[in-house]
Amino acid sequence: MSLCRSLYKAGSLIAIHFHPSGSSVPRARLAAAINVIPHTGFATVATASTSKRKMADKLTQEERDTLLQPLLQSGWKVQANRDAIEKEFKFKDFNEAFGFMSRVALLAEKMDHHPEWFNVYNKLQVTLSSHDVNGLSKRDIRMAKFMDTASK
Ligand code: HBI
Repeated sequence: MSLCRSLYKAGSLIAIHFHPSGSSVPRARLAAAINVIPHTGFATVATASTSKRKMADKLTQEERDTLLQPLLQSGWKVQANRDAIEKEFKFKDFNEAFGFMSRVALLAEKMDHHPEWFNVYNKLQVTLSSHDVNGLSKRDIRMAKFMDTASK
């Protein structure tokens, strides 16, 4: 039974990315390239070439020490049990909150990188992490900076 069929049988939904070049990935590498998205039951599979590309933007330790600092000072926090950052935004009312979400949504579509967020009236809780690298990437830094600017 193929790896994917066995995963499907196991009840895991798999979103599979196949690189346009059709690069094949040995079974062991395929298993290694499967990233489970926490708390969703979903996972994404990237071929070797896409993994290299995406892995290139996963934050290095040096980048964490530098790029994360300004965000931590503006209220972002690194989650204790997941390689992700979170922040709660508070707006005047729902209209302002949703307007902010709309602006972020346009960037998310342009970047193909989407926040995890929960909105109640004028409050918005945001979590940023990069599912395909199972942790923080430069895409999260860029989106967090945009959110801080757009919420002012
Ligand atoms: N958003 N946060 C986040 N992380 C991802 O890996 C991601 C995403 N949005 C879309 C996306 N990846 C695309 O690759 C889709 O094909 C899944």
